[in-house]
Amino acid sequence: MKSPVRVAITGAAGQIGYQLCFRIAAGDMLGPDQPVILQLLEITPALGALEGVAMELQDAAFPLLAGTVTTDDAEVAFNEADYALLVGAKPRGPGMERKDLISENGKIFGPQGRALNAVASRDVKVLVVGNPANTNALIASAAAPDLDPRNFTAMTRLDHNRALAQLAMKTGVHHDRIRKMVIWGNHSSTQYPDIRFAEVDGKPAPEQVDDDWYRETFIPDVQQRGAAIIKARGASSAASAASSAIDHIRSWALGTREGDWVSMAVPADGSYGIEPGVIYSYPCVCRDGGWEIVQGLDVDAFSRERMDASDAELREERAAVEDLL
Ligand code: NAX
Repeated sequence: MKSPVRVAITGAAGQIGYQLCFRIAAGDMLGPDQPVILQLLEITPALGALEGVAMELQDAAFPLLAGTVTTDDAEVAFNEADYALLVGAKPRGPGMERKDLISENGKIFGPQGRALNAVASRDVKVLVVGNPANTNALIASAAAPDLDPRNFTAMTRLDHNRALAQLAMKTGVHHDRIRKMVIWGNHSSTQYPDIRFAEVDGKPAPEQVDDDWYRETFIPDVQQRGAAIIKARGASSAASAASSAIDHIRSWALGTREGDWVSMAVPADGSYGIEPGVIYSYPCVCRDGGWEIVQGLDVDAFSRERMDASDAELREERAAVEDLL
């Protein structure tokens, strides 16, 4: 058995956190031979609920769970953390503009970035789930100058998985037989789900669906799936979000499969004309605990327009928090 790794989860008593704790302790994220110590962060009023989560973790008697820490102090939660899943965020309140939401969350992700900088492992892998995820990741990274910016990522894996599911339903082929989906840009309604390189059972996806379905149904359905879940369930996506967060870290830590890639929001480096300064979702291949942006994909006029629109939205979000960067 390997020695335990430390996994910090913020907002651990929330809907997504409640799912994450149990799936990670069961070994779904890092494998059946990797013990974990869960370091759970909540705001002070939620510490009672968090204690309940810790009690249930004890009661589940997971063989891989080597310890649980509960705290409202970010420096305790991130102490020597190997992985940090930043889920806790301020929800949008009534009458709140997107801009206000961004600056309110800046007040959470700046201090959390500083705490990571002070106490986390130098190789910590950070995944931001709390919205607006891309810009929150940018804020946390800017507050952690001693950590490599490549350690900070945001989640578009749920969008990626949603796109796989929609294409699978349309073609009647199981989603596990689909490769090379791409989500470009922001985790928001400007994201661009792109099937141009996807392979369904080894054959090009664009040959198996008509262009009208792709443009008029698939793209908006993937973009709006979060709203459709809220309408149906009366609550936002939680189990699927946690599952996708686990997928994101598992791919990053253990590698992507041969002949496939995943979507991850990572620091833009000029690839595909997206200049540095934002956290942008790209197709990525992971190996040896690192990620690389897939290069050399063709960008047609339709795609350029969508990729640039999402970039423009991210730069607007960035401008709203410029004082924190
Ligand atoms: P919940 O409101 O159920 O849980 C959030 C938890 O975070 C609460 O328990 C709250 O007390 C805690 N929290 C708030 N501020 C905190 C802080 N400063 N430090 C530590 N904990 C703090 O929300 P949930 O449904 O779990 O969603 C969490 C976040 O994920 C939201 O921002 C949501 O918008 C975002 N999502 C992101 C997705 C993505 O694909 N990137 C998809 C799912 C989800 O909507």
